[in-house]
Amino acid sequence: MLTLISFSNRIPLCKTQLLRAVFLSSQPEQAPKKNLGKLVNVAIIGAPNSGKSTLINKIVERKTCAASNKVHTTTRLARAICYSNDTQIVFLDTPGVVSSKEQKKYKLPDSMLAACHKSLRCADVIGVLHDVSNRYTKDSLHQNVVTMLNLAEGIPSFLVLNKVDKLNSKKQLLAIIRNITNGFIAGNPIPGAEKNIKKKQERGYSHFSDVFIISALNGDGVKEIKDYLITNAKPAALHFQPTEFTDQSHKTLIEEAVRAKFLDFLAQEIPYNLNILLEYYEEDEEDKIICSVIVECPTERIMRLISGAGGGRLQQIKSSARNDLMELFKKTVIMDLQLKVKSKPVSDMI
Ligand SMILES: Nc1nc2c(ncn2[C@@H]2O[C@H](COP(=O)(O)OP(=O)(O)OP(=O)(O)O)[C@@H](O)[C@H]2O)c(=O)[nH]1
Ligand SMILES: [Mg+2]
Repeated sequence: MLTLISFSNRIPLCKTQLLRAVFLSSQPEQAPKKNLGKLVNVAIIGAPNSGKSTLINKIVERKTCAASNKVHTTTRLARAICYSNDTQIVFLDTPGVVSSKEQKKYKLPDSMLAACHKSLRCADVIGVLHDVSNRYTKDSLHQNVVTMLNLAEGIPSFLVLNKVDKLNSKKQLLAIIRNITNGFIAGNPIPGAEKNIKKKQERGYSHFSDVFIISALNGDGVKEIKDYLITNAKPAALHFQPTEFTDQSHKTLIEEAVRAKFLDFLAQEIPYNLNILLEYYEEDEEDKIICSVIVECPTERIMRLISGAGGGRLQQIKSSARNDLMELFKKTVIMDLQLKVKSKPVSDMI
């Protein structure tokens, strides 16, 4: 049962106190002591919207990585960590790779592609997510993914064909695998692919060690990937403590989770033009998270549009974001979400 709190009834904190509350909550309490165990760092790369963050969340069993139905939900490198006995799996979630043409069109920062390259430098294994339900791109790997894999050729990589739940027939999967792997898996030609290879231009990467066919959304085939990663883990000093599930601050986690909901609920480019800021964060004595998020809208008209009739849409966004945050932190979350244009707030409380 949630306790209802009106932020407007609370004594406002000055800016320094607000920042301190957020800052303190994101600091480790002591210098971390490194444990010994098995470790595998896994970079997950792929085209935008292929399901990278969804897959990671499914494996770590937490909504650590923000995911939405729109492209460019992930904009920076983020780690999500899970444990299986003495084995630590550290996922590196990355922004979707884009061509320089797409980068210009969507005004995306260079840091997004840089984050993908950085993830490869930290990786022991690379997982490539590929959306088999996208009829325009299903038969070839994104050129930038191929380039990145060629640059990281010494690092083992596996291919993940995702969103199979959306296919009416699974018959096409073999042809997709042949195309995406150039007819080779683990150095061996796929039977029957030889003629294909000679006729067609290379559309993929020839050095994947393994191929998985999954639905990250409903979890089909996901356990096999986790087991595969555990068998690839090597003895090492573990960087993260058993209680840590990400390297992201609470501020970033909350802002990204809220942003993902705006991407889910709003059409076209509107959600990309919002500025989302955590204004207040506190964990109370009952271990509940209390936070307040401000969403700056570019114009009054957009603010009204987002709010929806009677503030209904904003309520939906807030309730959905709060559910995700509760799944992320595994704690009760009480959230205030306000829209504002410049200095005009429209409060909407749960
Ligand atoms: N039907 C179906 N949808 C999926 C599956 N995996 C992911 N999705 C959906 O695909 C959309 C994109 O998922 P994300 O996990 O955000 O994809 P991403 O690759 O991280 O996207 P970016 O961060 O924007 O590059 C979401 O709406 C997911 O629910 C799947 O296996 N089946
Ligand atoms: Mg993502």
